[in-house]
Amino acid sequence: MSPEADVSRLVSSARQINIIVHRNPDGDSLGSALALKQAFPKKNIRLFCKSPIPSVFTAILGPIETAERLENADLIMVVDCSELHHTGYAQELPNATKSGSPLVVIDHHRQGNLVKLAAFNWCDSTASTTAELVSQLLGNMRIALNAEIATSLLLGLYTDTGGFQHPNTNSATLRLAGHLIGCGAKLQQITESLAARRSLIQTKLWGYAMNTVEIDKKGLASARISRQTMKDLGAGAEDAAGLANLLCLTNEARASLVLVETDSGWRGTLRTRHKDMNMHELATLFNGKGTRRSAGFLATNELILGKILDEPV
Ligand SMILES: [Mn+2]
Repeated sequence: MSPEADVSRLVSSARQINIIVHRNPDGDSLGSALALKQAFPKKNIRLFCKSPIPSVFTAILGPIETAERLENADLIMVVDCSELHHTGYAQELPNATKSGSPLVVIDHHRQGNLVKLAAFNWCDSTASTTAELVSQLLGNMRIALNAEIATSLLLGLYTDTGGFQHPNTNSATLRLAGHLIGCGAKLQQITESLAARRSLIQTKLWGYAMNTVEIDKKGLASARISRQTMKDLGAGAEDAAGLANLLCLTNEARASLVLVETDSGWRGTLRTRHKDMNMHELATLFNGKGTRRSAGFLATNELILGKILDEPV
């Protein structure tokens, strides 16, 4: 039996479903979870998340009701996440499954430790996004996609493919996007809301950071922002998000590093577009992690950091 048929069976027989959206939710996790809720209006489906929902997503999807405290249900679903700690429910989930709520995981990342808890683990890393897998599930369950559901799914597809620019974009992704738009998905609303908009604080912060850029012999373009600058500008950590991606577009750069000083050390964000660079490897020097293209760390040892940058930080 196909995984979507197995999951269909579990979803069909459940009346009350709790869907866990991972910490620091992104468009794919939220879009996938919300699409599932919207697809089954007669079921009692609730969304759970330990982080606040970013307003950029509610601007597209409308208000999204989530609860923090996990409650009993016939079925628990985790979407777009395969690692227990990343769910935000590392304490509660094992207890919930022990007390009889089966867990279904739907994810497009590599299989993680949730497989040990899951009654059914549908991890398909060949899928572009979790939204793609949820679309397959809804197709299997013969759910007609209205504009609302289609918009939720398209948001997942759009954000997790970087606006159809990342290598996980293929003909199936674009065919699905076309289908969703045909069902009424509001592409314009998504692109408009997610366009590289920034607040005045961000604009100033980015301008400041851009002025600090240096490229070393290895082609690592780095920008750094001190705690004092963050304070002076009234900026928060989230205001620096996206900066490493932008820096990475510098012709002379082979990779980018954005360092933001926090109370606990320098938070580093690494990005590359070069196949022969490995950001994960670099991040592990500071107990960080990520993928070849994108990684992060918290450097508490300024000496090592200085060595990498060939100068003190
Ligand atoms: Mn995803």
